[in-house]
Amino acid sequence: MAYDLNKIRKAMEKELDERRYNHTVGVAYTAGSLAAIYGEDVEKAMIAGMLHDSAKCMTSRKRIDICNKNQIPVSELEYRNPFLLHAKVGRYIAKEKYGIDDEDVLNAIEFHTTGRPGMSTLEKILYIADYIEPHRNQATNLLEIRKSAYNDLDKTLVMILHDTLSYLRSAGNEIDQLTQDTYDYYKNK
Ligand code: DGI
Ligand code: FE
Ligand code: FE
Repeated sequence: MAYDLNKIRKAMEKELDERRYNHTVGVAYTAGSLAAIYGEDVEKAMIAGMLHDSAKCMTSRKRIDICNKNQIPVSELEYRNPFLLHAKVGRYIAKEKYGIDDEDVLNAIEFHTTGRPGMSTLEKILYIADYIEPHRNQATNLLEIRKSAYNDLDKTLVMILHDTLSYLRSAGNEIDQLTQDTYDYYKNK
């Protein structure tokens, strides 16, 4: 992989609002740090982190248009909750606009919001880094989850998915089947 991380970072600074840009850089470095601990490719993890939310600051209309024009399937639930599409569209942008051809990096971006059963180590790292990067401060149990992240990826996934599902339920938000399936898979693993 010979991608220019600095170039991608500067593109994200233009594309995203300041808060989302700061989060993005935090995710890139947190993912890089986790990758180093777990013996994964640090550069790949940082690229995935840098690009994971590239579609977060566009309108839902634009996200849906990009999907419709490029044969990216949109479920009924995604039509009702189009912010969820920023992950699929993020994968598309990483591939088409930034020339990322590493399947593992692209999958990590595509599944960073819901997770999926049978995630690769890199996918788990991005999912967890997104939740624990230093600018995050809202979620409950963050201290425990941050400590756990450097010890056991699967256990940490279960903690995050548990808290995410109970947050979504209490807020009355629709739950994507993939989010539920991911929790069930790692809970029973
Ligand atoms: O884009 P970020 O905010 O950095 O993080 P993210 O892509 O993980 O999105 C986080 C939000 O996504 C969080 O509020 C929980 C929500 N989410 C995760 N799974 C589902 C979901 N929202 C709905 N409605 N349904 C889901 O299954
Ligand atoms: Fe996201
Ligand atoms: Fe994010």
